[in-house]
Order: sequence, then C-alpha cells, then structure tokens
Amino acid sequence: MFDKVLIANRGEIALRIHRACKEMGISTVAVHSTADSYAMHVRLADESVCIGPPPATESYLNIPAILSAATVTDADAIHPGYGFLSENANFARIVEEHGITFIGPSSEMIATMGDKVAAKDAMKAAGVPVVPGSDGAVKNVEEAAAIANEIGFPVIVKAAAGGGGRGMKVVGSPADIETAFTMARTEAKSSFGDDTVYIEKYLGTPRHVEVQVIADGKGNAVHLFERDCSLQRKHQKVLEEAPCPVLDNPTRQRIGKVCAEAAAKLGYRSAGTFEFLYENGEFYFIEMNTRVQVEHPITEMICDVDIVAEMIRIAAGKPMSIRQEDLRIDGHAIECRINAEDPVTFAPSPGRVEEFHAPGGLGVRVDSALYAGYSIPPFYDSLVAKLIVQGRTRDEALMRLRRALDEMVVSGVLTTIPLHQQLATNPSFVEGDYDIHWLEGFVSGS
Ligand code: MV4
Repeated sequence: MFDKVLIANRGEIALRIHRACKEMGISTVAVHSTADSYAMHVRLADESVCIGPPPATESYLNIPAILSAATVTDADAIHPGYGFLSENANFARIVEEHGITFIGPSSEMIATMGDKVAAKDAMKAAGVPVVPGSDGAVKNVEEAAAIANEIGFPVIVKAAAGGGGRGMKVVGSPADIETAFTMARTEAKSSFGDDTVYIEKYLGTPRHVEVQVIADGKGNAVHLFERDCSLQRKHQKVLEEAPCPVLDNPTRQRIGKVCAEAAAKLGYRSAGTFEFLYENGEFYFIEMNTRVQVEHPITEMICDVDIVAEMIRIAAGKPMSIRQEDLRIDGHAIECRINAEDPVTFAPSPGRVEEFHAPGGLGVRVDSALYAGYSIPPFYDSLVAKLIVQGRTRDEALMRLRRALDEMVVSGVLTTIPLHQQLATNPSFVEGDYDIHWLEGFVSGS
C-alpha cells in the first residue's frame, strides 16, 4: 500500500480523499493556492505545499508545480479528485512517467473517453446501447443532411471534444441542418481546437441516469447500481438521488450488468460512470466519466462501499474488496449540492462564513470543508457543502432531507439551501416526476 498520497484538489473532495487515506494508514499531502492557505484541506493534511497564485490555471491546473510538490514530499501517488486535472490524459501520463501512481484509469482510457466519438464506438463494441446517430464523425454538410434525414428530426450536433453540455446544437428541421452543422464545427474548433462533430437523434424529455462501476484493470468489474441526476440547471447538477425512482428491478439489474461487463471487456481500471439518457424505458449511452464524481456519496450510502478507498486499493495493485453478489441496495439516498450562490439568481456569493452548523443524526452525512470564520474565495466552484441523507425508503429519505435542511445553518454568505427546501416539498419532485428540463422550469417559475 502507498505510504503517502498527494491530493491534487481542494474543498470537500480533498477532505473526502484525506479521510479515506487516514483510514487506510496513508499520510497525505495537500496542495493549495495562495487563496487557500487557511482552507480546511490544508489544515487537515499531514503536509502541505503552496503551488501558486489564486487562478486555477496557475495552481490547481499547474502540472509542473504539482509534480514538484509530489517529488519534494516523496509522495507515492496522486489522487486528482474531480474537475481540475482529473480527466486530463496528459497529466495522468506525465505523473506515471515520473514513477508516481495516478489514482484513476490509464491515460489511454482517459483519452478515449474524452473523445466522445471514440467513447461511443468503444461502448457500441462492448455491447452498451448508444443513442442512434452517425457512425462516428460527420465530415461535411452533405453527409450531415443525409444522416439527419435518415434518423429523422429533431437531431443534435455534438462536438467530439465537448461533453458536459458544451458544444451542442439541436436541429428541428431539414432547413436548419446546414447552418447548425457549420456553426457547430466552427464553435468546436474555437472552443476545443478540434472541429470533429457527430450527430445523434435528439431525445426530447429524457432523464439523466448514470451507472457507477468499479474495475481493477484486469478484467474484473462490479456495478454499484445507478443515480438519477436529472435535476440540473445549465448543465450543473443541483440534486441527485439513488436509486433512480422510476426504474424497476429487472431493468436496473440489466443495465448494471451491461456496464460492469463493458468495463471488464474494456479493461477499465478504477471508479467510472456510464452516463445515459433514459426515455420510454430505454437507455442510451452518451458519455463516460473517468473520475470520482461529486455525487458518489449517494451510491456509498445505499451500497455501503467506500468508493474512494476502492480507487486507492486498485491503484496500489490490491484486489477489489467487493464482489457483485454481495452488493444490495439499502434504501434510498439523496444529495443536495449547497452552493454559495444567490438561491434565486444563482450569482456567486463568496465571502466570510459567520456561522456554520452541519445537520446530523441518523442517516445524515455532510461533506464540506466549511468552518465558521472561513472566507470562501471568489476564484473557484461555488459548491461549499453536500448534504446527503439516507432512509429505508424514498419517503423516509425525503422526510430526513427536510428536517436536515431545516437544521443546517450557513450565515454570512447566500446559499442554495432555500432552493433545496422548496424542492424537497414540491409535489412533482416528491412524486419523482421530473426529467432533465424540469428544474429549469421550476427555478424560473418560482
Ligand atoms: C443529448 C440530449 C438529447 N438527445 N443527446 C447535455 C450534456 C451532455 N452530457 C449531453 N447532453 C444532452 N445530450 C441527445 N441525443 C440532451 C442533453 C441534455 C442534457 C443531458 C443530461 C443532463 C442534462 C441535460 C440538459 C440539457 C441537454
């Protein structure tokens, strides 16, 4: 096992990784920008290294600075968390070239999944159902028009180098395909330096359902069931729940098995997530995430598995500690992302936190790096806490959620707690009756 892990991240996920390391007897190195000298992840870590000024491009994305920090502290491995360098294939490769273990998939796997056309190809070959569309990249306007006519409108043009909602154009009728294709190409080139685009049938009212897998890179893989992440605004998830409230057990088992078998067949290593659109009882693969995700705790709560510890074990060459036949779903879990933002306009609200009181009690977990007196810097993501609740049933989880939200205190800055309080009592949400577009209507109408 590793003696020392460098955590190349900040905030709650840096704490989450630190906690897994401590339970495994591993010492930790925090890295931080000058804006984060008083951050909780720095206070908790065994050692810390300042890696640059506040802008992430000069600190948390600064590959030479992070490698130097790992070298001077003699770290055995680097955990990238989510965001920042977590899905940068180049970073994973350079880390490994320095004789340091990257806690995640191989750099080749990250590169394949980062190319959305290559990812879809790989999944199709591995037996995963994908959205109908072009067979790979679309070369010109004529080809785009032919494919769109064949699959039928509406269609969506996507950038191969995009993902997470960037670089997409919905096309409603044949008259608009030429302009949309040309615009998508131009935007892809300027945003990503790669003008490769592909076409899919556009699904109008899907849910976003994702399957968590863990694999050892040696052909062994398990799935940890699914999460419903449909409640999002501008491609930022707001609340997630596990399991998906509208799936029946046979369907759940079937899609889980498909993903675990695909991960095994691809030789996937570490934790990974298969993202699907789910509409009219069918799953359509869209993308794979090769990192630990923000919402991983809801899966941990219903499966009683430490996903971050598994990632570390696998990276160290140890066998996985879980077997598919031992995994069951224990009740229901919900995560609220608490952001330091105006709950109505969503404008960031950085500044000094005067009071912080985390709710507790049975079935309540709070992942946060906040403390009273902490100043939230304006340079980074506005996520400041994740409130995760678990109950024997979805109704019990919802009751627990409402009571935990009422207990939670964050003063001095604005937060999205009031938005979550409204959501938690909304009849459509309580019924599980929502899709990927529902929350946008909810926030604009309320
Ligand atoms: C789609 C789609 C409808 N049809 N693809 C947006 C994020 C990126 N990961 C894929 N996205 C979508 N792809 C087809 N063929 C609708 C979306 C989409 C979406 C997907 C998941 C969660 C939220 C979303 C919000 C708007 C659009």
